[in-house]
Amino acid sequence: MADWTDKERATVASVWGKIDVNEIGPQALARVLIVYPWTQRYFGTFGDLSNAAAILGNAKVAAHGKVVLGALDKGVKNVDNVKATYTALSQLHCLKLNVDPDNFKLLADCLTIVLATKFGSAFTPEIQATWQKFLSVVVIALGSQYF
Ligand code: HEG
Repeated sequence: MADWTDKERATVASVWGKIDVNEIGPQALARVLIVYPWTQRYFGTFGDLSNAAAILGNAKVAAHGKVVLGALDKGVKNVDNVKATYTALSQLHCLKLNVDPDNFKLLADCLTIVLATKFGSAFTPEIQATWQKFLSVVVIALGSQYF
């Protein structure tokens, strides 16, 4: 699906190694729900999402953010086989959750912005490029079972 240089592999692993899923996951999902409010439609059971403060303080959003980001671990560890890694998850989002696959890109972009905010100048353009290449592959994989 994508070719990776040794440097890119090292960069993806290094960025992932610096991510605290319990901190970044909630922030990334909350950002999606705040910046793209139509995405709230999938989380009708999550309670109060009526404003940014409510979303940032919502325990269900935080918990789900951890689940979503935690699922990237498998992709990081299988960069040469990302599509197969996410086949079942793609089917689940398509067939059961009915999540529009455009939303995967929104989440990937919010995650990148959260990382840029967190890491500052250490998140160089070169590191960003490699990280976004990785997320693009994940986004394609999560969309791969839609029909
Ligand atoms: Mg999804 C469930 C991963 C984007 C909406 N998501 C899940 C689960 C995982 C996951 C691991 C739990 C699956 C299970 O119960 O077996 N999600 C995941 C990833 C990404 C993603 C890796 C993107 C990188 N999800 C995503 C987006 C939306 C969404 C963008 C909607 C805007 N996911 C969604 C919903 C559920 C999951 C509604 C079920 C939540 C629940 O009811 O607990």
